[in-house]
Amino acid sequence: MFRTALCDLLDIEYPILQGGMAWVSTAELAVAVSEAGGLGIIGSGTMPADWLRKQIRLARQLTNKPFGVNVMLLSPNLDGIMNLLMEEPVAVITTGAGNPGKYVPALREVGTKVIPVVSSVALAKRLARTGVDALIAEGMESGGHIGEITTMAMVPQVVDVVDIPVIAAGGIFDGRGLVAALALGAVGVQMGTRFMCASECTIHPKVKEAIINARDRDTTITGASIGHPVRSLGNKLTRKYKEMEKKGVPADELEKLGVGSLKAAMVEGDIENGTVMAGQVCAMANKIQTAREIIMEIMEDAERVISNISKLVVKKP
Ligand code: TUI
Repeated sequence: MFRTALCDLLDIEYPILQGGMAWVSTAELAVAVSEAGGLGIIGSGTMPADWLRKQIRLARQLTNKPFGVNVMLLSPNLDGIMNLLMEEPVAVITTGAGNPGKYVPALREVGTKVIPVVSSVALAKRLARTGVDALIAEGMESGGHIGEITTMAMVPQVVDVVDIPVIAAGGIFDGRGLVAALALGAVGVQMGTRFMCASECTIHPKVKEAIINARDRDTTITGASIGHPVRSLGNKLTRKYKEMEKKGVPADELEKLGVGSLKAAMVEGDIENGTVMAGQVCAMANKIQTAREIIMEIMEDAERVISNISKLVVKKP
């Protein structure tokens, strides 16, 4: 099986990261992905530092392989989370929903690799100068909090302006997606939605079922009017949200509608009144597999795609 520079950077076997998803990627999923040779990432979301401490300790008990933690920079518990990650360093930290620049030196000081998620070329450029180890360029095909540029358009643009490794995210589901990302200049991929359907993923089974049943146009974007666009499966809640957005309801009232809705979906299985964050590739999900099966299938598929690609190119006589 092939390797890339990302495998050496992170000491993993396959160039595949599992997105750090709030209320979704707990230690169980992260450990399964890391044990399978990818990089598993615990999503800390808005959780308190004590929750994360327990998750990190659980993951350490269950695997000797490297794993990561995703820090959501809009978290009300950000200070506590950052302090914990200084006390109890992990191999890799990814960040989302903001600019982690001011935390970079301290995190690297404790030996943690820092890999921010960016959704624009401007932030990629700025962060590359702070000494981060790599960047994840995430397109708007992704689930959850998103930017405005697609993966196809953004990855080569980011690759062109930074001299650190770039990982592609958003719209990637299989070996074709991995090879496409490599073709754009990325050294690997991050996938979230596909790992939501892993058997080790602890989310409510109704959410997995909803993702498996989803078709190409079943995700929708809410919150763009208040500067926090979020992609999720269209349902009763997104319809209500859009109606209120259209009426010009103030931002704080719209925000209230979202409070607790991610947990309601992911933990309680309320797929109509909760927020089922998922990327556009949900349409490709059709079964539950172990993290190992997912990773091996993608790698085998990618090798096949690479060896078939030259046959697609018809040379002139
Ligand atoms: O962070 C994500 N995905 C997320 S976070 C999340 S929790 C949440 N829920 C509701 C509202 C807000 C957050 C659910 N899904 N992906 C990584 C990502 N980061 N996508 C886009 C960004 C991003 C956006 C703006 C990164 C940096 C940024 O910078 C703004 C600045 O300060 O320049």
